[in-house]
Amino acid sequence: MIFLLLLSVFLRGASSSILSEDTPISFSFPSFAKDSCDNKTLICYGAIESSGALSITPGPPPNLPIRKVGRVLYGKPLSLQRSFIDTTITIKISRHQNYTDRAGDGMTFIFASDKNGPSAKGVGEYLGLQSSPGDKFPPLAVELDTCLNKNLNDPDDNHIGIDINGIESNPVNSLLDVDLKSGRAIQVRIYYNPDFGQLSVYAAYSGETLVKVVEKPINLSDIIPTPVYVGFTAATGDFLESHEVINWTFNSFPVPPSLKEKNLVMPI
Ligand SMILES: *[C@@H]1O[C@H](CO)[C@@H](O)[C@H](O)[C@H]1NC(C)=O
Ligand SMILES: *[C@@H]1O[C@H](CO)[C@@H](O)[C@H](O)[C@H]1NC(C)=O
Ligand SMILES: *[C@@H]1O[C@H](CO)[C@@H](O)[C@H](O)[C@H]1NC(C)=O
Ligand SMILES: *[C@@H]1O[C@H](CO)[C@@H](O)[C@H](O)[C@H]1NC(C)=O
Ligand SMILES: [Ca+2]
Repeated sequence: MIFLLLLSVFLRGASSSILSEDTPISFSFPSFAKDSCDNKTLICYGAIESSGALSITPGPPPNLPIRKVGRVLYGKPLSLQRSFIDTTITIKISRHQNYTDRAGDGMTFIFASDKNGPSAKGVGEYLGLQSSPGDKFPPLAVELDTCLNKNLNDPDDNHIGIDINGIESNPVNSLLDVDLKSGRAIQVRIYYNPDFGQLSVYAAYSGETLVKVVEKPINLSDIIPTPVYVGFTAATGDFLESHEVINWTFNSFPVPPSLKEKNLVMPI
């Protein structure tokens, strides 16, 4: 009896330390504070806080921010494989005043398998996706791509796509009513429903009604690991632009186990 008690205490201790189960997660950054990159609330690589926003590929004047990669991750590892996920970011991508005809490359929302920084290979059309060391792509990313790269089958220079273990999107859709690099505040909402196994991405200028841009049937249990880190990447190549995240809210909650049992036990 005492042995069993000890065993259960041991197992409980072990399971809580390896983050084996999804728990509800909720956080919100209405703006970003100066110290959020320094005190481990966020893990920032090549990114800085600037006027309450996160600047993902900053280029301190007089240097031009060309061939830059940046990455910001939420400081804590999460367990999301069996959870509803609803996250909204407001971003702003601006061309450089001297190079209005040449802008790039874009940014992403990533689900990363570790908290490593971006690798140098992530510059330009690779959107800061690969991690260091080893240049591995994240298991899942939503890309907001502002530069046409025919070699990567980009449809144009203004599209959103879902990237699994790589840079080529499937599906990918052009934005019709939103110009990503307009310098305007743009809301992007990423929603995952574990009951349907569906990932959906919506976008609109801030204050306008969100429109669904891409949707993919996936089972996150098969794609992302536990734990997982969520956040942003961005990159510039020889073309440049600024990539800012103005605010970010994230909510997730697990599929209730009781509901699953009920579904199994009680046929309708
Ligand atoms: C995020 O910023 C946009 C643009 O400034 C604003 O309209 C929106 O209310 C903000 N959202 C949150 C959650 O702070
Ligand atoms: C880190 O900074 C953020 C933003 O100022 C603050 O909200 C948070 O409480 C700080 N966290 C710690 C652990 O100091
Ligand atoms: C941008 O153009 C202005 C005016 O021609 C020039 O003074 C400035 O140095 C340029 N800046 C960069 C970063 O190229
Ligand atoms: C996703 O995979 C998990 C684990 O294999 C399974 O329990 C769940 O039912 C799957 N979800 C869907 C929507 O098929
Ligand atoms: Ca591109």
